[in-house]
Amino acid sequence: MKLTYHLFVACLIGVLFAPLFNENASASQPNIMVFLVDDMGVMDTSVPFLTDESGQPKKYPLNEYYRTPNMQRLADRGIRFNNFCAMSVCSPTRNSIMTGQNAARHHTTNWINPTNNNRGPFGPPDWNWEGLNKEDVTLPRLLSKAGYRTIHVGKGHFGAEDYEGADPLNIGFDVNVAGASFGAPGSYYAEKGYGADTKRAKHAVPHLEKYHGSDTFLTEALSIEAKARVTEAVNDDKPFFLYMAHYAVHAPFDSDPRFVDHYKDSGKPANAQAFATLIEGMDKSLGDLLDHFDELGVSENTLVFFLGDNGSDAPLGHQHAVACAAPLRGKKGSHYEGGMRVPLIAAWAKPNASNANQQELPIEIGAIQSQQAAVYDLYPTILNLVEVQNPQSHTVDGLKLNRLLTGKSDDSRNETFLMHYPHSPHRSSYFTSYRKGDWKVIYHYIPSKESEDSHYQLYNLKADPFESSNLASSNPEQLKKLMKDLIADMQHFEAQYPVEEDGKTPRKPVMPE
Ligand SMILES: [Ca+2]
Repeated sequence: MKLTYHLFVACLIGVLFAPLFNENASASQPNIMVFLVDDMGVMDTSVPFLTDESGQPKKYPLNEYYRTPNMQRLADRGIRFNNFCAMSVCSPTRNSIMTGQNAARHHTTNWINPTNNNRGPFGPPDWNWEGLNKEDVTLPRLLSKAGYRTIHVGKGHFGAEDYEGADPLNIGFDVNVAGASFGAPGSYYAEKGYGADTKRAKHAVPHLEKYHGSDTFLTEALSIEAKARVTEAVNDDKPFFLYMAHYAVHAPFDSDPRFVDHYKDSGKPANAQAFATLIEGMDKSLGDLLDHFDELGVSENTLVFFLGDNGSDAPLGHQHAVACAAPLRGKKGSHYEGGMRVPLIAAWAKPNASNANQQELPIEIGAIQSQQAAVYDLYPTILNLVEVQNPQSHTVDGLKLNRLLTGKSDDSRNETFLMHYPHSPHRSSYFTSYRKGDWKVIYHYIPSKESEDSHYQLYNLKADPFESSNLASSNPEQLKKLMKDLIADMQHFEAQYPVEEDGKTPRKPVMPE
């Protein structure tokens, strides 16, 4: 009887105080915004990311061309990375952010054509064209289970049209605005129904009908929607995970009328001017969201990761030249650094050293981090911050960024980045690139003119950051060393290889003589 009474009292206390405790718990959970810009490379900004010999930021002509004051505002509040790598096209990076895995492991190694399996003539027959599904372990699913409101705004591109990954609600998001299976929007113009009223109607951006016929540019509509969903989460006392994935600055290069005047005297081609307006519109969106966090009083408690999903797609020259991402060589899709180097800025939206969450993950203010890191590192970093365990059965390739975010170096990280693209056709086809320390090797499965008729290209990125001098013939020892590591890493990731003419025999990398 006595025991029952105590149990009753204990339950009563539990019932009375549980909501209070829960509210306190949720109030202290940090909010997270991943602000992902499509096809934005590390040079598509007025913020200088690259540094000179003494480690100071160095402006190049492209930094003088673009206008991104809100990126500067964010960079002034946190740290920017200048050796941050993404996969060379859209879907591989997006699914890596969601899973913490290298694309060589999750096997979505190409952008997903929503309606036609685009593996290419010699691509791996069972590559993951379907994309993510309802069972996959994903960052938003884990955060949703931990009490977060997981909000998807913008471009999805996680899975093919008739598969589960086509709908962000199937991969762990509680809310989806505008996300679908395709990557390129039908149109940025509300006057054209964001594509609904064009011959690109299959790529009409969904859920935005109320803007149709107005002059609301797509980037602006997505910002307005994101702000409304964040307000709802805050009003509901829910911590939020906002995945703000702009369609900008992906083609079609529709000029954003709000910013046309800034570029009309630049002397650049019309499509490059339009590209710059897309960049500036995206930057305004970042500023609007930062303002909104201030207005809601949640800035101190909101962690922001700003990044691009692959190298630049600026229409400024040849895909393998020093042009689109100058001084880096190459652009989106290519095997050079311009194909895979993207901006990363990490910052608390309003720095305050006495905030408990910021003490948990301190971020150096106004710093530049030059150590190499990659898109799959966000997953373990975010899970660690919110104290959510990754399921043991789920392999993670990413490493926590915590120490790098403090501006220091992290000797425990292995300085490698493997980018695997076993498909064609694209700006570069059937290649695996592998960075280790100062060195980078590119293995071409099918030699061509673009690979200088060889399987191998070798660069010393420290001495030759812009990949002008191929050392494959002159330094055979280094080439062998790197190729050995590349092959081992491919096995570690359980990567899929292109196939031979018979359509099934794996075309594995060959060691140099
Ligand atoms: Ca992209």
